Amino acid sequence: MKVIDSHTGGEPTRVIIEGGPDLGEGNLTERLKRMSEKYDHIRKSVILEPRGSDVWVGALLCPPVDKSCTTGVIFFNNSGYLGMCGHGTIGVAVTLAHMGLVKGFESGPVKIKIETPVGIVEVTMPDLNTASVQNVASYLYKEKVEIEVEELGFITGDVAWGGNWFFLADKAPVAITLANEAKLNHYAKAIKATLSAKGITGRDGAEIDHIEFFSEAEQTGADSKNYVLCPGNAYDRSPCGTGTSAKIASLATKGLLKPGQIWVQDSIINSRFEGFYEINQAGEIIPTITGSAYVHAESTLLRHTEDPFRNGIL
Ligand code: PYC
Repeated sequence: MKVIDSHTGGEPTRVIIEGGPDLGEGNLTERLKRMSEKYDHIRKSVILEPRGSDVWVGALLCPPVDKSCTTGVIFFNNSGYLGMCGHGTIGVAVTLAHMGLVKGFESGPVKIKIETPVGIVEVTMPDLNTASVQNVASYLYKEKVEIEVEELGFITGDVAWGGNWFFLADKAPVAITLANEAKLNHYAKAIKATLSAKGITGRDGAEIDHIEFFSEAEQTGADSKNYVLCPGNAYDRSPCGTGTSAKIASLATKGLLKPGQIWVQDSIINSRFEGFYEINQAGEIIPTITGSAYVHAESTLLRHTEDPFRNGIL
């Protein structure tokens, strides 16, 4: 399989550009289901050790149903599949530009559309390495949810959708620094387990599989610094595109961010996304998230038939 690796604010995306499974016809949700049922070994082979690690997000390019889109994409990670991924969409856009599939930069910013299982996202690229992703409609689902978490006591936070489900904790249990990553990870997992045990979910019983902590900004120009626990228990090195969208939706609903007002979100490693939102005709909050990605490898992944770990270390 030929892959192109990039990172968006430190968070890696591995795009399968050749040799991936043919998922056939149908919408992206149907094709995601087919991949999970018939080709899950490919996800594992590409993402898990020894070819990957739990920090990777993978992206399989596939033909879009809507032909105005440059590509369709299915995102996956060490634990399964993601409906949408903000840093991953920025990584895919920069990878497409690297492959020469996004053209016209000489005449100004270029717009492309990418089809995902949760909808079509529009991406504007002012240059080869920067992408603004107009995300799917995002919303605050439950405000001020209070839970009692072992070792932490009572914690409150919002449940919000930004393309994935998030618990946006009101306070970080310890300072958001890399030195505290193991503690942040431990507490975030405890919150996730408590939400699940208490039956607190997103809409239609969906699992809340991302936990987000916030603290005061450290770097000049930022509004906040975050820590995001991803579904497979790795932390997001980037400020998390869907997490920043969920935060923007929460702020907007509480009247703390106006349409068009910029929200600058730094990550635990101090990489940065900028976001804002518009209200569409249906009255929904549509966030746009801007970040930069860099391609750092073009590789061929080999799966020897006798390699006991050709489908990853489970
Ligand atoms: O940027 O949306 C995101 C994301 C989700 C999981 C990792 N990154």
